[in-house]
Amino acid sequence: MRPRLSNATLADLPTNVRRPQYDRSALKTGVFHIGLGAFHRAHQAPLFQALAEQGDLRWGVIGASLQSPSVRDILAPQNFLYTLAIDDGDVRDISVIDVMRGALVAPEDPSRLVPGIASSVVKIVTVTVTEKGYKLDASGALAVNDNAVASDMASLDAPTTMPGILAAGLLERRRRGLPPLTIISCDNIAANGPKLRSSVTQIAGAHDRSGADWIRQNCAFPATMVDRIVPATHEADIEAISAHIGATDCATVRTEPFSQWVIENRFAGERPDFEAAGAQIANDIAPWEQAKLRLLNGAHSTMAYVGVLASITTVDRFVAQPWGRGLVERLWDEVSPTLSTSPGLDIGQYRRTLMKRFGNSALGHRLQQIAMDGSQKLPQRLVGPALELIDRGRPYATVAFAIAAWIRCQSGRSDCGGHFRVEDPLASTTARLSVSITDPKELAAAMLGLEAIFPPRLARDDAFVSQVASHLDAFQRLGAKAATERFLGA
Ligand code: CS2
Repeated sequence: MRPRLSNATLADLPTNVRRPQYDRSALKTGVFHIGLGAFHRAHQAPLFQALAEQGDLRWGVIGASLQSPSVRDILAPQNFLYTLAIDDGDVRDISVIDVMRGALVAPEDPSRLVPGIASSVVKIVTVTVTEKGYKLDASGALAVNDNAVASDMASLDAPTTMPGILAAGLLERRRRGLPPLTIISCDNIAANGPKLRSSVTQIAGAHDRSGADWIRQNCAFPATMVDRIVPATHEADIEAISAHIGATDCATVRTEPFSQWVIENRFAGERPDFEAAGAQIANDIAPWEQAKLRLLNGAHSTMAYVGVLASITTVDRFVAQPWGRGLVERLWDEVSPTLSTSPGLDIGQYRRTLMKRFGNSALGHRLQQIAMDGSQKLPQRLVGPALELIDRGRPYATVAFAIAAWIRCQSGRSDCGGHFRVEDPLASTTARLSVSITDPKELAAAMLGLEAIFPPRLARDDAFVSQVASHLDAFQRLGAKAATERFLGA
C-alpha cells in the first residue's frame, strides 16, 4: 500500500514534483479563509504559496468549512499538504501546496470561527462559498426571509451564515480593539465585495449599531474577479496523481494553466503584495467582472443546460461540436455589446483565449458540475444581460435560448429520457412546475415568474416570455441538438 502524502513522505516525492522551497516552519498565519473547496485550493492558496516562495512568509492560511468536515478530514492526515496538477493536455505540472495551517469546521465547533476572525494574527479574510453561501435575493440584497439569515439577525450567539459569521467576527475584533480587516470575496457574483459589505453590516447593525458603523468605515470589502477553471476532483484523479507521486493524495486538485485574480484597490491595513504573485489591482474592476461573468460563466451555463439535455458530458466535448461552438460564439456576439471597455481588456482576444481554454480536453470539466445551483447563477450570467439587451432594444434570442434550456433541464430528464439529479436550492419548486405543466408557454411563464431568480419586469415582458416559450417548445419537440442547429440556421 502507498504511504499517504504528509510531512513524513514529502522528501520522498519524485524530483519532478515541485516541493515548497521556503522554511515551512517559519510560515505565519495571516489569512482566514472561509470555504475549503477545490477552487480555493487551486486559485488563492497557490498565490499565497508564491508569496512564501518569494520570501514573504506572512500569509499562511487557516481554513474554515461552513458545512462538511470532509475536506478537513482529508487534509489533516496529510499535514494539510496537497498537490496542484496544472494540465493543458501536453504538460502536467505538479507542485505541493503547503500554505494551509489548519482547518475549522463550523457545525462541529461553532464557537471557534468567531475568535478565529477576531485573532490578532489574521490580516485578511478570503471567501469562496459559492453563490448560495451569500444568502442574497434576486435583487442582490440580503435574503432576510431566509431562516438562517433571520436567525443570525435575531442573535449572533451561534451564527451559521457566512455573512453572519463575518459580522460576529468583525464585531468581536472591534471589542478586542484589534485593527480592521480586508474581506475578499472570491465568488462569481457581480459586485461581490460591495454586496458582502452590505450584508455583513446589515446583520451587524441588527446587534450593534456603532459596531456596524465601525465595520462600514474601517473594514474593506474589495470587489474581485476570480478566474480559473477547476473541475471537481474524482477518484481517477486521485489515483493518477497518487501513482505519479508515489504517495496517496486524497486532496489533489487539477486545473488549467490560466489563472486570473483582479482585485479592487481597496484595503484595510496590512495586505499581501498581490501584484508580486501575479494578481492585478485595479481601481475599477467592473469591466473585468462583467466580461468574466457574461462571457465565461454565461457560456458555461449555456453549455451546461444544452449539453446535459443532449447527453454531452464535458465542456471540451461541447465546443468540439460545430453547433456547440457556434452557440457559444452566437451568445458572445449577442452579449458583447453590454460589456464595458477598459484599457488592457481586449474582448476579441479574451474570446479567443476562452475558446481555447474551453477546448482543454485534459480537464474533463463536467457540464453537470456547472449545471448545479442554476437558480443562484442565472441572475449574473444570463438574466442581467437579458435585461440590459431589452433596455437597449438589442436582440436577446441566445440568452432566451439558454434560459429555455435551463427550464427544460428542471425536469431532470435528458432528451434520451435518462434521469439526472437537479442540484439546486430551488429544485423542489422547479421540479413541481416541470411535472405539473406541459404546455411550453405556461411553463415558461411559470418559471420566469420565480422571483427568487427573475425580476418581475422580465416575467411581464411578453416578447421575452414568448421567445423563451418558443425555444422551450423546440427543445421539447426536437431535442437540444436539433433545436440548437435550427436556432443557429435561422
Ligand atoms: C463554472 C465556474 O461551475 C461553474 O459554474 O462556471 O466555476 C467557472 O469554472 C469558474 O468561474 C472559472 O473561473
